[in-house]
Amino acid sequence: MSAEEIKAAPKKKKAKVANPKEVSVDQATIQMLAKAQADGCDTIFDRAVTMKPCNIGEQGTCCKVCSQGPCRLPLPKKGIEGKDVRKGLCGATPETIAARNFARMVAAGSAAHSDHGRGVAEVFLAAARGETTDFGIQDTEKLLQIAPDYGVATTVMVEGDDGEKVEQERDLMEIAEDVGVKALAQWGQQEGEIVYAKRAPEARYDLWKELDVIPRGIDREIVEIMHRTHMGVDQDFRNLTKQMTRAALADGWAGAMIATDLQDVMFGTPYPIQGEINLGVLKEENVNIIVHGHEPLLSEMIVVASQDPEIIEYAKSKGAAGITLAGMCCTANEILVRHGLPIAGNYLQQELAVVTGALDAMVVDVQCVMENLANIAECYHTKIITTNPRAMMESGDAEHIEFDEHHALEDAKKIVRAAIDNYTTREQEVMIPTQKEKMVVGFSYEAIGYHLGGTFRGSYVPLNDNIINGRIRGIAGVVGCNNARTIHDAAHLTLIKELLKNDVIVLTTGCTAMACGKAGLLTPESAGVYCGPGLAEVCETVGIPPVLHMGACVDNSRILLAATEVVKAGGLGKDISDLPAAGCAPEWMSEKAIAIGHYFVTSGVYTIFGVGLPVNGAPRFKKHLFEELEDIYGGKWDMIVDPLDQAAAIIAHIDKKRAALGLDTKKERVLMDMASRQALDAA
Ligand code: MSK
Repeated sequence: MSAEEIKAAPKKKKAKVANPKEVSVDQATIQMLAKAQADGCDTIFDRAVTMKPCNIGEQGTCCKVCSQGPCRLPLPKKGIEGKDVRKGLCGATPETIAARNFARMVAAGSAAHSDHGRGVAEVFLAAARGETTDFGIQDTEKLLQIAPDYGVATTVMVEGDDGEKVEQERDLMEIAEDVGVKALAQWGQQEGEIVYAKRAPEARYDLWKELDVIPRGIDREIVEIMHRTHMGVDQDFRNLTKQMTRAALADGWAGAMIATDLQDVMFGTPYPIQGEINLGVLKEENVNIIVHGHEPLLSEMIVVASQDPEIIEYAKSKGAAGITLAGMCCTANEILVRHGLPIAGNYLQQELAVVTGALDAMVVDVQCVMENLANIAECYHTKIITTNPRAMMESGDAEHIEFDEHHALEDAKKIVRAAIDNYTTREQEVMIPTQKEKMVVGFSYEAIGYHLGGTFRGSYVPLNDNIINGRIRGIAGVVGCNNARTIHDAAHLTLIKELLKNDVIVLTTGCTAMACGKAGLLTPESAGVYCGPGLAEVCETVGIPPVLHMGACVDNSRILLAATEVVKAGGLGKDISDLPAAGCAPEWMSEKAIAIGHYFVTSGVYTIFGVGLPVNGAPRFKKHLFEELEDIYGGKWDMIVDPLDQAAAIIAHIDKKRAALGLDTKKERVLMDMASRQALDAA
């Protein structure tokens, strides 16, 4: 084409792309996003620039539960003057529509965690019955600890030599089988109560009982939401919220909690361990494999397979120096807290791991796996391997190697071999960011007790003492996802640093935990840098980071149990709602987050969500969630976008609770004995 022709040719509109420096605070992400753009591959960051969210969906008032719609009921520009006359074709009010949409999010989120839990329970049972030899029991102590919750005896009376009855320990695999059968029955149970409801503080259990919200069975509560939100069924947003509560509690106090417990029994309860995080954990000279998603069943086997000498030899035979196995999203958290294996990044970094050009296989299971992975893998050499029959990809380039617990290790080896074979097809330039941070992770609620109370006397009493004497102002659970509508990791870090400065200790899971790891907040040394003097003193004395990494999304159940232990240790009230504690998901995006938020609220926690909640178009439903629930459950929803405002609201709430406990006046720092704690409780 001549210079004239080029000039005369119609100009192609340059695709709008994200400015890497404006969409993340993580340097590795910024570097890889720029590389993706230079390579001509679009990522979620770019799509967030070109596609705006729907204004009506954002308000929660778009109804598509029948084919007469969608009926769209946005708030009038001028606001509502007088009576709100908005209604859908059937007459559904904005409140009914928003409550139905919200309830369906709770149902989907609870279903996701709980179906994960069901899968774990099935494998657990198969292992107990000897139907698979690849899985076994690692933590027998935890098995014996949870068995009584299910009414499973751990001992049996047998006749001794002298004819007298003597108590004898039962065979562990028999106990495991009984626990597995009873745990699995929690999904299909139709009547009664989920067994773990009784783990909550007594006052909380009694309140749930009085309100008639204790879940009967996991599946039942989720199905009932789907029925009630069908066209023409439940038309009372308060009644819908009540069913949301049952389903959310069935998630937090059953589906997710069972998943956590049985995973701990099978793979080991996490205790503090060192790990590394960020894209810099990949190694150019190695075969790089990332396991991504949520379930640890397959990834546990991939850990074993990738360490098999024969498999390592196979990698070497193809010219690689070795194998790097890393994680992404919550599968990463699972293998990190139990094995110290590295994490390549959190949710928004999944496409960028492929962009390094060094990733030979991305092995995915369920949840938070972006469909665009298959597209971006086409630009590079990465093989996407789906492994779960519930989560396949249409793209012909993704390979499906199904995981079956009956030959788990064999499947895992097949997957690792496929990754090794793909190593030889690397053609493009490899660019691995240098960023990686060290971190200490694995604070299960048991580990927190041991760390603070001593190995011989695991206890939350020292934590309570430090809250009572004011060194620690309160506790915040900061959890959740990344969201492409916000600056990657920024809100997590701003909020958490502000809390630490104000002596609030932070418990974290999921992608928030990874943001903290990348920013160096998960090391004991960070206490001296970021914390107020009281919290720094406690962390430095005990040797813990001020932000405690408690695991994956399902492990938010560990936060519920930690809060329960704090109540039980005394001096801070009788219920979770009495504690100087709050929760926040600053960058949430998934339906699971809504389910988690609602089980925290109805367990008594003031819970703030960032980004936005789809309730603004329904003022009365919003008031119910944001105000009325506090009178019912002692916890409530809130929505605050700015992380410093979130911190201010959390601190104000903590101070309100401290005042209610009589802890607002400056006191001499005294070591509380049980009598003084009981006196505080009685006050
Ligand atoms: S992975 S649910 S983006 S935390 Fe659990 Fe992260 Fe949220 Fe997925």
